[in-house]
Amino acid sequence: MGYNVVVAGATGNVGREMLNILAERGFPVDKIAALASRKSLGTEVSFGDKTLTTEDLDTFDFTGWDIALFAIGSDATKKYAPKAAATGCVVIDNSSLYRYDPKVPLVVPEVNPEAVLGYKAKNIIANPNCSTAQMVVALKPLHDRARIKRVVVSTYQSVSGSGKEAIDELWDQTKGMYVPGQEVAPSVYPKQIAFNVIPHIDVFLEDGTTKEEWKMVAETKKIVDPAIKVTATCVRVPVFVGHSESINIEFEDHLDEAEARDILREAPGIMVIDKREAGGYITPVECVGDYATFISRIRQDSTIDNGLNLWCVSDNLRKGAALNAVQIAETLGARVLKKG
Ligand code: 11C
Repeated sequence: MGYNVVVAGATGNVGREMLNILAERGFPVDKIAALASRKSLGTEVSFGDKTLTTEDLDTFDFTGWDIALFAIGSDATKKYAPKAAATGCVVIDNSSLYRYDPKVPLVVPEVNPEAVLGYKAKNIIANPNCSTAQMVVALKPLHDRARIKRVVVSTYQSVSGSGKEAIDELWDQTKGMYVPGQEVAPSVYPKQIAFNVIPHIDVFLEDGTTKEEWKMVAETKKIVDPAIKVTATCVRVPVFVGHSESINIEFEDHLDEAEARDILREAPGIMVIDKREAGGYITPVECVGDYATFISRIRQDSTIDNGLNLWCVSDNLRKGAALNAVQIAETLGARVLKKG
């Protein structure tokens, strides 16, 4: 006996990946429903070797469904998540709406799997922001060994984090650069993204940081340890899929780079690719479609007492979103619902 599973937002980048990953990992499914907003209604989506026709999120009755994976953005989540949760269906939400709610667990299964048990308060579990998810997978095993005091992170985030229109904008703008008269003006982004980088993701906050940067701070504290200080600079780069991060970590205790490499090699969800030679490191194009968070360029930071630098790359649509949501469903299934 398996689960009755709903994917809401099934025609978006993340929703499609949720369906792919449920099928790839053989998640025990009895019934599956792919939901979409009215404008995408009737669109067909793949689930393994099956084709599903999307149903209307607005009129869908969640009664009798066990788990709903939501990838519909905060506004729609606000409307539909409480409705689904009230029927007893557990919502695993990819939006930022519930992440900072103390009654909603924020879960990365490699880091804080036990937190899923907190789902009962609202029948909702939150999935973190993509740039946080991959970073905390790397931080947690190092924190367990040497206690992290402070993290300085700079991100290099792909356009798929902003949705399908952003992918089109990068593609069209890049092509348009070569054809006089067919230049494409910025629309999704405030500046040209083709052949450029933009130090701005999500809205600006009063202190001059952006919401994306704030999310990395708040979510790391909630998932790993409130004592960890994080300062972030989040940057959009002309890459289609795969977020990269340069992470500088200051520890309480000394941690040798060789030991850090060994710890990361053994850690769940991590693949270390770290040869000190040309090409001996990971780049985002190589991580696409993979489940792992890849770590390269592990090295001591000799400007502080207990410091390390590393390079961290992951598929933002997978570990950063859909994969993590499915892993939460697996954890919930194994620890609580126990079907399948
Ligand atoms: C980006 N990290 O790359 C964002 C996308 O809070 O779930 C995901 C935003 C979020 O633009």
